[in-house]
Amino acid sequence: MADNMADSPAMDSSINKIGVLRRESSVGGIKKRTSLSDATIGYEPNQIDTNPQTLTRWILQEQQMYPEAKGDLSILLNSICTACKIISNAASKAGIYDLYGLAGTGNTSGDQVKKLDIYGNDCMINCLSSCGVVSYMASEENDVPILVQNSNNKYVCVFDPVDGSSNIDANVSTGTIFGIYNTTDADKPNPDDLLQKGTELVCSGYCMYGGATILVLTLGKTVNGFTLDPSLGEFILTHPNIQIKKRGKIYSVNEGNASKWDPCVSEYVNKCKHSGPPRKARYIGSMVADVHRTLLYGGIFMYPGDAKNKSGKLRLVYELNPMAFLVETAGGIATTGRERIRDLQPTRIHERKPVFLGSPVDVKELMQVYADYDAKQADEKK
Ligand code: AHM
Ligand code: MG
Repeated sequence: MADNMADSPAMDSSINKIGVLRRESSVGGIKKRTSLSDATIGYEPNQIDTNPQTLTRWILQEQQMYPEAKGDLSILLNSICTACKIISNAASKAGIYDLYGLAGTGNTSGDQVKKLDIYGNDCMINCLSSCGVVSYMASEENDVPILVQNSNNKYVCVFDPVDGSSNIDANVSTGTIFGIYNTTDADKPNPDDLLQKGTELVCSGYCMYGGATILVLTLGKTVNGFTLDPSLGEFILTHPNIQIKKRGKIYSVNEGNASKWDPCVSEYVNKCKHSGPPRKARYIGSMVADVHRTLLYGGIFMYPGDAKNKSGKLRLVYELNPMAFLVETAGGIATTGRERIRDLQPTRIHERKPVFLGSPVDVKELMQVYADYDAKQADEKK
């Protein structure tokens, strides 16, 4: 048997070739990666950046553009960064530290709570409550607003500490979503400040725990993405000025709910499949990852209402508004199909709304389907 293998021309030549390549490269050195096999023999690495644009540096630069700023928002963002780094570290070691699986409780929205949900929630609450500038917080994991005593009443913060947590056990991407509002009365902390419209957001963002950890945020002018360099423990600017494509080639929706969709969603998804430019279906089931892909590749992400859940699944205050702020700042649209997400007046922290967001041409097509449907209904009523 061994003799047969050695005699085989394929085995013989490939082994020798790789062997020769390896030896040559280690002697002569290969400057650039030219083929797959070079990966095993080494190639010139990226230069070490001696002038990295870190997130901290970027935040301080932004702050300097407002001479009256006292640095409170920078302190707040810094504390969110710290929480995200801790959660990222935990997510990457969840299997080792027994953070997979259920915590054994349900949250106020009726979702099963995972251990990492609780860990992430604790991190966010601890980091935000110690930064000294947040008076109230609202979290997906807490029924009621959280008051931070002895803190300056400058900002309120809404967040979903670990979104997409049903995916954790399969090592699929999850993420933290956050939004920051100014308070309306600096002298009087008021939990209703958490229920401001999305148009009032000062800053929003998400941190995605995927193959890499990436934090994407906006202060309303641009959208920027920072990748965590684990060896430095710093977020480095890798995706400056993200702008969404005018039209994408991807539609993203949980088609398992198709039998319960309203006629407009069915019609639009049918169009995606059978008319217009060819499109791909992609659905991760983690909003952070689905929105991240939509920002980078374009297309439309949908979580519509349906016959069973009229308002869909996703939460307006700490999921949809922060994402809508990012998507709009990147040039996209976020709507319920009939109304702009950021124009909605929240009435409860945990309320849900349908959402369609992404490339403007794609989302406008969907909105047109709703407009035509509504016009037809109105005509029939006459
Ligand atoms: P969660 O906040 O409990 O994790 O739920 C929100 C998640 C989103 O990340 C994702 O878009 C959606 O639920 C997926 O829901 P479904 O499994 O119904 O498609
Ligand atoms: Mg969530």
